[in-house]
Amino acid sequence: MHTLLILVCCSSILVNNCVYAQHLHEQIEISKTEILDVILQLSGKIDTVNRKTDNIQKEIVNIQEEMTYMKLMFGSNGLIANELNDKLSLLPTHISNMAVNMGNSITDSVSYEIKELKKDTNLADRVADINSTINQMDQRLSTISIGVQDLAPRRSCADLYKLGRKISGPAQIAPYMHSCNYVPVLCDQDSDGGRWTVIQKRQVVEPREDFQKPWADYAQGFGKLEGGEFWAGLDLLHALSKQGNQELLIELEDWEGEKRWAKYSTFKIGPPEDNYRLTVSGYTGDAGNNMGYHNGMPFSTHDHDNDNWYTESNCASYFGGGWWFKACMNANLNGVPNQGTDTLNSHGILWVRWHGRMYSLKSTTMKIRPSE
Ligand SMILES: [Ca+2]
Repeated sequence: MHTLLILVCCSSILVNNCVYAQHLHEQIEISKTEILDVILQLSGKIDTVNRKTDNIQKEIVNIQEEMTYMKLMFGSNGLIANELNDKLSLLPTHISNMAVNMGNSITDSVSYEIKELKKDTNLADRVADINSTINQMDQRLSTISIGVQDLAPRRSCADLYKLGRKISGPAQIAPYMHSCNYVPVLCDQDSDGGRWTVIQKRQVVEPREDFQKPWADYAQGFGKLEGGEFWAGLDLLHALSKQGNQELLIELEDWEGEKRWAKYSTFKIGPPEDNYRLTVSGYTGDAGNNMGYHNGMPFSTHDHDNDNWYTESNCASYFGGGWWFKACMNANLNGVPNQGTDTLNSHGILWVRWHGRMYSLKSTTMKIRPSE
């Protein structure tokens, strides 16, 4: 039963949040204009008060200068007449009165402006409206922040890992650019730091999955993600490749229980029009570099011969499975399952540089993740 069906729907949370964010953005723009209007009006009135205050301060400075001048003049002439003395003695009181008057004038002026501001009921109403809108926006923002995780990208198991979903198992990702189409995948968040999207699995289960599938099935993917065998699909591999350079980890197990691995720092699958061509390099591991032989090859299936074998001969038809066959293989992890050395020459689940061409492996896993 084919289980890798694409789910052609976004979650309603995502859609609602998209619409909601747009609505909120429009409201913020309207409120911003209103707030700017109010600020302009307030600035004008504050300028008026400032000007009046400046004038009063200038008057005080003038009087102080006049007093200094008078003191100098009378002092230098030595003609300090009683009359002048009397007038001079009155000056402090006069200045004091003036200061009180000026103080009152400043207070009156500010009070007047404040009263004027208060009288402007339209302005007050608008300020109240804006406050109310700001409160509403606060509440909505807190609602949206709860849903922020749903808006974050989930284009691979690595994205899910970043979102804190670090448990291995089945998951949904949206790997295609400019699309919300979710695809079921299997994540490995444990091996070697996690973040892996598992793209292939072979193991001893009943019933065994048939890997002798046509082109369309290899493009779309097939098999059982949970506890079964599967191929994640060349379309998915191409979509993940488009997100940036991937690394590939291959884990192998033989019938004696021994495990080996091969890791490649570069792994890329081309588009369907280039027959999902393989780019693979940067080997490390203890299983031997068998993928290097297949680097640069397009994919082939029994109904789609892109291999380098004779034109009339098809590696996939003859040996089984779908793979980036050349002429024909150093590895074929999608080959026909068989127990160990019972296999016919090159007909098994092959990894030649470990067990040669007469041995079919017990289990295999292929997984990829974005390079860091
Ligand atoms: Ca051929």
